[in-house]
Amino acid sequence: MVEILDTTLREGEQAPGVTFSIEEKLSIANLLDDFGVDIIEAGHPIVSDDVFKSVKLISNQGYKADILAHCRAKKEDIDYAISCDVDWVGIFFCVSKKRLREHFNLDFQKAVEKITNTIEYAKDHGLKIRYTPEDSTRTEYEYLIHASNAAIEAGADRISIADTVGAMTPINMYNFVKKLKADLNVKINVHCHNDLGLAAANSLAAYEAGATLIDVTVNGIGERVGITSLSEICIALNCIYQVKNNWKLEKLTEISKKVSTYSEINIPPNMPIIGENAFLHKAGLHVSAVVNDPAHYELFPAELIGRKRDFILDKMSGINTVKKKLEKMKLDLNRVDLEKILNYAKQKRKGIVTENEILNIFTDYRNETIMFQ
Ligand code: HCA
Ligand code: CU
Repeated sequence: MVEILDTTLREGEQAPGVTFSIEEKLSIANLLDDFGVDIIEAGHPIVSDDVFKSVKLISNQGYKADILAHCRAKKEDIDYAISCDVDWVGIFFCVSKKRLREHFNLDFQKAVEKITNTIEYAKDHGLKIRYTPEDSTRTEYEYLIHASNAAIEAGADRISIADTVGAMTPINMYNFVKKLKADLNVKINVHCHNDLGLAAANSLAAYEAGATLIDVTVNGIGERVGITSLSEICIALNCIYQVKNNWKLEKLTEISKKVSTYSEINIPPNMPIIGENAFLHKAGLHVSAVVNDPAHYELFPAELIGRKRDFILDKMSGINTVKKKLEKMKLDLNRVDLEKILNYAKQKRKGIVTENEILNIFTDYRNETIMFQ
């Protein structure tokens, strides 16, 4: 069993240039709930009036998913969360020596008191609590364990391990979570930043070591270059780990496109799973194999996530690709026509042969043939 927490509406909105309207947030939350995520991290209510409104609105939709509000270790943050009717608060407070000294100017004992007082206050108000020792993976281990145990004793239901600057590797994450599991009697969540492109790998390593919830955002958007992406994690868990789930994977394409539109962050063509190129086959050998059985060159079928496969026609193509392309365009051609188009593709210096070009070659060729008859 593994749970998914989507934080597109909180972490995702921290991506440079991203601001979602309340209506856009509601539409994303509707899609996420329908898709089947377990928790929606809806925002940090004290940040602004519109964040407050959107968290409250989302909390009152009667979703299957639980709603979580992000909070600092401050009572006023918890009060705002309570007014939004959320199920969970996610309280974060970094306890690394460096941060305590250089940023908070607070000694460790005082920091722990602040954390536990806030947790007790939230618990008294019937909230479920996640405590995140922010920058967990660079925090001195004794501090991390001490603060987390104090948090658990004060009532925290989960400890979330945040790899806040993406400093981990999969093997380090695996060993780290194994050790935490032995030292903490609580469910472990994991939140991995993607500064080195390792977020999905690190999240899966944490899962293998016993973490039971993974934080994600749609398209991986978030502070700086973002965090683990929803589609990468769900597809990996589904296809590689065969995790039992009720996710509507066929909705992933729609969710991704919507968030790309609202966030105004384009999906790069080579983005795993969601990118334009994910099911475009090019080399002649690949196409002839895929025509027989897509599994030869697709880890999972395009249809699983609501996509269609297609074939690229260029100098690397073989006759099979031309045939497929023309079938798709409903053009009735003979072998000579196919060769003609393939030759054109072989000679083209740059780029793919578009459907328009195919039509032109076809028409020119037919005209020539008629003229010389
Ligand atoms: C932040 C940092 C955070 C917090 C994660 C959490 C991180 O933007 O406040 O509260 O669980 O990566 O450490 O996103
Ligand atoms: Cu983060």
